[in-house]
Amino acid sequence: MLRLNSRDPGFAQAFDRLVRDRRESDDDVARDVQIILGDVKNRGDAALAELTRKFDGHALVNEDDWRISAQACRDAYDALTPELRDALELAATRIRAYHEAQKPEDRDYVDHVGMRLGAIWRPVDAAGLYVPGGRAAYPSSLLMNAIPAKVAGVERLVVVTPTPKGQVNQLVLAAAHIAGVDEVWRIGGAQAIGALAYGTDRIKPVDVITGPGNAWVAEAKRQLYGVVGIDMVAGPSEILVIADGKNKPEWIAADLLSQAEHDPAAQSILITDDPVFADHVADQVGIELAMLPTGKTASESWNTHGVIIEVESLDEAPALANALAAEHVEIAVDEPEALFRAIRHAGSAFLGRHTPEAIGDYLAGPNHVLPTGRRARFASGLSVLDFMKRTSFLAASEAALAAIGPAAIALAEAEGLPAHARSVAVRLGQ
Ligand code: HSO
Ligand code: ZN
Repeated sequence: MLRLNSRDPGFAQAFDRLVRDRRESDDDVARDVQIILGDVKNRGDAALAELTRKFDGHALVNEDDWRISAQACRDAYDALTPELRDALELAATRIRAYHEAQKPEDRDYVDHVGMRLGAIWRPVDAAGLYVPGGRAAYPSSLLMNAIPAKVAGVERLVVVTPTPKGQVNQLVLAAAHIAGVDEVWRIGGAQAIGALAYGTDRIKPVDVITGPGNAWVAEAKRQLYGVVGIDMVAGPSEILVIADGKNKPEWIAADLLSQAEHDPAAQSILITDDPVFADHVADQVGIELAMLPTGKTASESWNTHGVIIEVESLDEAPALANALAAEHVEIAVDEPEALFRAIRHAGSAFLGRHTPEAIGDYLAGPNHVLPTGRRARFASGLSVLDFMKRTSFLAASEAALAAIGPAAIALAEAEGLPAHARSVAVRLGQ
């Protein structure tokens, strides 16, 4: 863990280094991915079967090998304990309600020259959702990706998920049932992204692909952007906690570790104006790390990427937070509003002492797919809009065309495009 103090002479330099370290693998996977995508594009299902046998040890032969049926998802749902079923349903209900409120409004108005103008929003026809296999297959992530798509009105929602050695994650299937997923295919990696983008004989192509994945999946999404829409390229989780000395160290330590346990490359940062509190949090993190079943991952994250920054006053925090542009920012003070308003770059903000980031990960309502790696400077969390697009429209009356047409003619002539000029001019009787 790195300990910094904003009063130290070397602080600016050390903080700058922190801001620049994005903790993202620069594995050179681009070439491998390009080859895989080309193979899926050219050979379709045959390439999928070969790559799935090679990477997942899973043979795609019969229909059941390829696909998980709606009935299997329903069975997984029926097999849930009542407690888990209720928890998933509560999460789905709250996530749905939040995203319903996100639906954009169409615009339709007549301007001062009599021109009717506006835009209408429409969902994409089909969306694909990548769900990682194994340990990182979170039912919460399935809900967070699938529900906004369904709220947007997407007709066909397709999940792809690797099933290494045939293993299927029942909780993910139960979540797919709740979210109303239409198809589940047992493929993963770059090849699954290729199948979704290009389509194969069995799998029809989709228009937008979302969902987290490993370096190959992320690279495949990046390469196919333009063939399809994508959500974003996600990096390891981050949490920035801004806390005064009145917090319980146990609470803040737990918050820092809640993201550290995701990934050895995850980053947890505490900014506080109380050095004694900072010591207590550091001690408490040590104690909890020794007890956590996920301690190995969390220790690696905390030891290599954890940071505690002491400041003289929490008024310094917004400038630091803006530079970090963290995925999650907790503001654990009595009156968080002023600090919150001063923070311009954050994926999601958690206000007050009783709003742990983890409540947002599961079921508060807002999406947990958020920009990482300083991308909150220019990007936002996943939303209904990621599954929609806008068609603008215009309708000129004769009078409106007469009012603004001559300027269009002038511009067309200046651009050396006489047919453009003429298509306006003929309507003006010129
Ligand atoms: N905190 C993660 C999402 C997640 N947490 C899923 C628990 N399950 C995104 O950074
Ligand atoms: Zn989390």
